[in-house]
Order: sequence, then structure tokens, then C-alpha cells
Amino acid sequence: MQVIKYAFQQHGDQRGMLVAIEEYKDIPFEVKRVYYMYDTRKEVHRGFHAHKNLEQVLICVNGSCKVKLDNGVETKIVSLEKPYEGLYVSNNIWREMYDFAENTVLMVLASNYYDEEDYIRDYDKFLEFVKKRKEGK
Ligand code: T46
Repeated sequence: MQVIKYAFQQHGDQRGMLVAIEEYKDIPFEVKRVYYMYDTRKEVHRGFHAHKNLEQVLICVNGSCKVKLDNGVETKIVSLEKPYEGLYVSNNIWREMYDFAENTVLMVLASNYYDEEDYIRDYDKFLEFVKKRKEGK
């Protein structure tokens, strides 16, 4: 599984740092939705689902966390530790976010509006879905 982690350009001077993210330039999709999670405790695990048709970029704008990615065949664990790092997560990937540092804010840029129908929240169904997509069904 190829992990795509962006290091966005940082604009810094004596006032501090600034990161700008433009659709189709810094990330490969149009951003239709932005959401973020905060007040996440260290022992909490979130996610446990995949998407049928959704691309996202995860950015820890404050703090840090780990993201486990699973394509049904292999898993990879990625650390997000810097506010200029972005993890691209495509559809067909089971994801889990955990090990949140105190005061972490995990922001997500998403290619589509919220749609509960797009979620696969059952791991066995996810494996079936991935298998069917591979077979072109
Ligand atoms: C994902 C990972 C990285 C909304 O009403 N609108 C939204 O846009 C979102 C994302 C969530 N919600 C509601 C649905 C639930 O009642 O907020 C509640 C928490 O959502 P969820 O349990 O899905 O949160 P996570 O952290 O498990 O997953 C989220 C995203 O849902 C998911 O798409 O890829 O972050």
C-alpha cells in the first residue's frame, strides 16, 4: 500500500508560520467539506470504517496522533506530528485514529459532503467490498 503524506509549503517569518492548501494544487481533489475533532483522549480510538467514494486529507493542526490504514491486504501506521503534514486517505481504506496527544486538533479536508450511506462500518463487509471492487464488480 502506498502511503501519501504531504509536507505542505510553510511560509514563515518572525511572526510565525502559515500553511495554505489549495484544491487541485496541494491536494488532488476539490474540498467540499472540512471537519475537525478535538478533546480526544489519549486512550480513545476513532474511525473503524472505510468509505466507498471519498477522498480525504488528515492534518493534525495541533498535537499529534497515529492513523492506521488497512486496504484489506496490508496495514500501515502513519504518525501525524506536524501542522504542515497531511495524510491522503482514499476510498476503500479502513482507517483508525488513535494515540491522540493532549490538545490535538485533527482537521480533515474531504472531497464530498457528509453521507452516512458512504460509510462501511463493518470490517467483514469492507473486505467483501474491496474484493468485489478488485474483481471489477
Ligand atoms: C473519517 C475519519 C477520519 C457529521 O454529522 N458530519 C460529518 O461531516 C462527520 C465527519 C461526522 N458527523 C457526525 C456523525 C457522527 O454522529 O459526527 C459524529 C462522529 O462521526 P464519526 O463517528 O464518523 O467520527 P470518526 O472520528 O470515527 O470518523 C471521522 C469521519 O466520520 C470519517 O469520515 O474518515 O473521521
